[in-house]
Amino acid sequence: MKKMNLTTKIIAALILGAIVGLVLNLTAPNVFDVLNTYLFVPVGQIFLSLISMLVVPLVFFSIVLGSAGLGDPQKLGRIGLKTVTYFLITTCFAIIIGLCLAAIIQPGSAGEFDTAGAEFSTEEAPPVSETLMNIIPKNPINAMAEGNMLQLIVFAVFIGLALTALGDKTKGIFSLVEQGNEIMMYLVGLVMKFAPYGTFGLIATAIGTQGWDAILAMGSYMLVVLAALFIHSVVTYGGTVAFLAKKSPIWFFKKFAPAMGVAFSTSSSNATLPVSMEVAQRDLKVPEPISSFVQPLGATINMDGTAIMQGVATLFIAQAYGIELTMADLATVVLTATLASIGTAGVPGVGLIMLAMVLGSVGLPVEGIGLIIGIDRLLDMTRTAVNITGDAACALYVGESEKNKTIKQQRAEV
Ligand code: DAS
Repeated sequence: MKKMNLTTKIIAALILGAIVGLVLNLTAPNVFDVLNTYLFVPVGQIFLSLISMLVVPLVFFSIVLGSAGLGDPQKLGRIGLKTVTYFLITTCFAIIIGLCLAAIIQPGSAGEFDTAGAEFSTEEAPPVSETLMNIIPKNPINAMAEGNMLQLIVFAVFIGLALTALGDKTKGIFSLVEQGNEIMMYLVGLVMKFAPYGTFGLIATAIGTQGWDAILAMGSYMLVVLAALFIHSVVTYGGTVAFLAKKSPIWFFKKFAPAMGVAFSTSSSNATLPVSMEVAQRDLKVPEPISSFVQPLGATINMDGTAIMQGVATLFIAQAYGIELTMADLATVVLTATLASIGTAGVPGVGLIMLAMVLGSVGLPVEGIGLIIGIDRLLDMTRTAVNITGDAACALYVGESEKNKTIKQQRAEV
């Protein structure tokens, strides 16, 4: 039999893990508990720790190389502007899709929801102004130790610009950084050999520990979120690939599938970064400097999937509590959710913390999150896969637009 490639192995592991988790949960819960404790969780956590271990050094080396490799600060500024503009527009579009679908389908008024019993509390997400003020790291080593991605990115960009400005004086350091990046990419490849086992463990745990009665009660809410995620992926990202990058969307989704599988099983954009960057550079042919700048930035500030959940959840909670939202409220939701995603890193469950901020901005009860928390893990997996796909679509578009710009410049110089 032809050797299965990694994509097939990861997808097979996801399907098998989901079936094993579901069947054991329904037929032999005691057996599931033993297997989950001694097999699924350890294997899943080992994989999660292995890829998370690579994130900080990989992001640091790749962004130093990326910003140094871009050559001049003017080009970095142009790419940065294109990237952030794309992120903000697609996030706004994502929330609007979520709000429209929730307004049409009305998932919150479908059934009787126990709003009296709902409770939820969480630490406040940092206000955007505070996040933007703090992106300059006072202590870069601390930023690395804490995994503060925005501060890490800013520090790495400064180092990269310095390497460009100092040229031959620091070519020894530049080659050291190149070698560091090579080491990280090698380690990513090594860890990815373990991906099928790790994704099996993670998905078996996630599916097997899911309360099925919660899913049935929240079926309409889940379907609206999943439909909005699907529409956004096909329309926004498919459209980006087809019309901005002038490539085949089917080719894009097929090539990027392994990274989406890892994002789905880990529910963490950050942990998936090593894989999503390797797949973008190796299979989507995104130039390394572009991928190294756009994808880590996107994993931190671009969360379209999360924004969709927030749009749907906000209307769902308003409907469940019988609260009418005005058009001004909806505009506030779009703005708050877009800005809220800037300050929070791509880790499991961060979307709910940001949702508390969005609900507060329009006076909705934060306790309403208690209605949806039971099934949030399954939606977190799906929206994380959408989050990183948006980053890759942006990297492909920016890479292609820069290639075309270079070709035009070369033609103009002839
Ligand atoms: N899990 C987050 C991520 O890693 C998304 C979310 O929590 O909504 O992108």
